[in-house]
Amino acid sequence: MERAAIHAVGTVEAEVWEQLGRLGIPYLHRYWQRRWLKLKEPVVEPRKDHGEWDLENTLLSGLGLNILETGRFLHSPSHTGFESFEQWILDTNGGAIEEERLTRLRDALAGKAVGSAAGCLDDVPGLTADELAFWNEHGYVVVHDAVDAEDRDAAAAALYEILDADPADPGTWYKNKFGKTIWVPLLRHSAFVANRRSPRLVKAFAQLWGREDLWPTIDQGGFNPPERAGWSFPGPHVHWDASLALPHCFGVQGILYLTDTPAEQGAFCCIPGFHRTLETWLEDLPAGEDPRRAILCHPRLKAIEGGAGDLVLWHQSLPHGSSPNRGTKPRVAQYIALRPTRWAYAAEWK
Ligand SMILES: O=C(O)CCC(=O)C(=O)O
Repeated sequence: MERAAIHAVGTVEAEVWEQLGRLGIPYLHRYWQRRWLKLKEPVVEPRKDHGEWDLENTLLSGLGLNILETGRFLHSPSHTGFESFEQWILDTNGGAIEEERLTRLRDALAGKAVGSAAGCLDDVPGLTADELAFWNEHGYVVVHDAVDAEDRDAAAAALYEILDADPADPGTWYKNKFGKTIWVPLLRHSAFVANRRSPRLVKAFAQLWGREDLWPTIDQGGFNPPERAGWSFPGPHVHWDASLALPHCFGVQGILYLTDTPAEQGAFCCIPGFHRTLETWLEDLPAGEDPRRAILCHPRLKAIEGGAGDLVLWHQSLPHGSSPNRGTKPRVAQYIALRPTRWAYAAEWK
């Protein structure tokens, strides 16, 4: 199991406890300052402004928020100050957030040990020794039957429903009201929430991270229909979501197939093993070459097939993307990543 890059990087500084709003969540006020007031005046001292991606992820996950919708709210006319931000958080959560969830978040931000949100994982079947060895070698692994079949099917049905599409009628697959994209901003459907909490799924992430204080990103769904005249695959093409600056830190990303996904059916693809060669590959690039452009022509891209309910996990150093769907049915998926309260990352984005 690869654990080398896992570091606990301290707890939140005492100062963030000073400005607790009505939710009583440390760091929330500072997050709001960083994201909003900072645009107008630099209220955060530069020496303390290291991005704080890990804390932001924990905070947003604990409060059940997606990063893009949060940004949209902060730039909307409804945002009139910190109080309106807290009110929006409550509204987004259906009017209230359970005290247990808030306590876990407070504890985590205070540096206290918090266990898995999915309960005790000891007896949950996880990745086998062979699967962990495969992960170390190839940088990805498929977790079979990672979620409850009922939640899997309900999540797929919810995606068809929000798109006003019918699995049996190809004519309905191409009117994505969210634009020319394979992304579908369905975030809090009960089946999506249940999938993020599936013990088997959580256990796999916990094994790879080597810890259980994990927080799911409140991520969206995906619907990648077969290519046809008038619809060509819009991406995402091969990319990294992590910084290419050193150090290249550990991170796990994931996609849950909600229906059977043969390789040609718009499957997730990646360059297996690249997490072990990224550094030398970057060093060997001709001077001035943009790695994010160069990787687009790499010949070793592999489509990863999976059955309904299979979760593909990959190391964030693997170049990856989706692929054109040359099959007969849409690829239907939910994006899922779980990260610890704090983790190590390169401060510089490159
Ligand atoms: O949709 C896919 O298969 C690719 C996912 C992806 O590129 C990502 O999550 O960053």
